[in-house]
Amino acid sequence: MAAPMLTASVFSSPSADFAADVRSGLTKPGQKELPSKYFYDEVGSALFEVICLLPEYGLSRAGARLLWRHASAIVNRLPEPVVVAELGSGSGTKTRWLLEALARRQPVKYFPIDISRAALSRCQLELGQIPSINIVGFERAYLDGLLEVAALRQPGERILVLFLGSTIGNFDRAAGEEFLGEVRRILHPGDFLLLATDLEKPVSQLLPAYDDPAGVTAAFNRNLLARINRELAADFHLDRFEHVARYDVTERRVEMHLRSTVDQNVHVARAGLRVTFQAGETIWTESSHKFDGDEIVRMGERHGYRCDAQWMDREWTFAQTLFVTV
Ligand code: AVJ
Repeated sequence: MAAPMLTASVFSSPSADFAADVRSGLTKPGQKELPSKYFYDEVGSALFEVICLLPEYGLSRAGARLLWRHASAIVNRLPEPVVVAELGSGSGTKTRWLLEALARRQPVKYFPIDISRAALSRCQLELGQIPSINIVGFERAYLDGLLEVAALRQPGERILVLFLGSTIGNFDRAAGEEFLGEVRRILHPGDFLLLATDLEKPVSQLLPAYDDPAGVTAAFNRNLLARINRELAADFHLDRFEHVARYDVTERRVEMHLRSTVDQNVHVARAGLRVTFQAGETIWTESSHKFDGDEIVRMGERHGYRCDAQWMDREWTFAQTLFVTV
């Protein structure tokens, strides 16, 4: 029998946050933007699961392959007992290999942290059958959730933080590093962080991953406008915005944009907002930074971590880096 999941139930009015973020992003002078974390409503999360099946999008398969291949090697490097906190649990599929390997050694306490309640439930369904697992989900922002996990720490326990799926790539490089520092400040020396990052690769391989021929990524991108229509009573015409993916060589990142194909006005009723778009103008919806292996190690070293081990996938260049806090 799977343990029942206890989900922390207090949360600040999410649609007020959404409205405020949409207002500030769409009224920004110069480049308009929307935060990529809002992609993941029910529809967006389902579209992302489809993206992960696309032959062009090798990223999540590479991350999962590394965990599948090296789960025991990773677990063997961890102190005992260790509890697991995952930032952005998603559906939990890739975490299974790691938790199963850990369950062969000790009873597992697993704390998925995700702002999506649906993701937490899927995670419970996917992982609840692992022997001896105890899952407690936190419907929280990453750092708030991690603070709560840290407060539950029993004497002698170490924490393993999982930050999989290369989500750190969505931060600007400096903000990503800052985030590693904030995670470190919640941890104690001797805790661990497993960090997944997508690596640089030829643009000819990268761009189709973000602009696939079946148009799934385009739908994923446009769903952000559909979500604003649904939740904030806006009147975006989705057919007047086109999906754009481009690679910025200097910043080493893929950017996704939604480009207005005509001059138009949009009304976002629940944000009390009217926005004007010129033909050709874009909304910047996501950055996906690409790294190299040494760069990741140095980023950690600047923020109180030492690289304990690193595993790379060569079919789709990708790294899992295991850091220990110093
Ligand atoms: C979930 C953040 C890893 O940046 O590749 C997929 C999201 N965006 N296709 C990424 C995404 C477009 C994705 N991450």
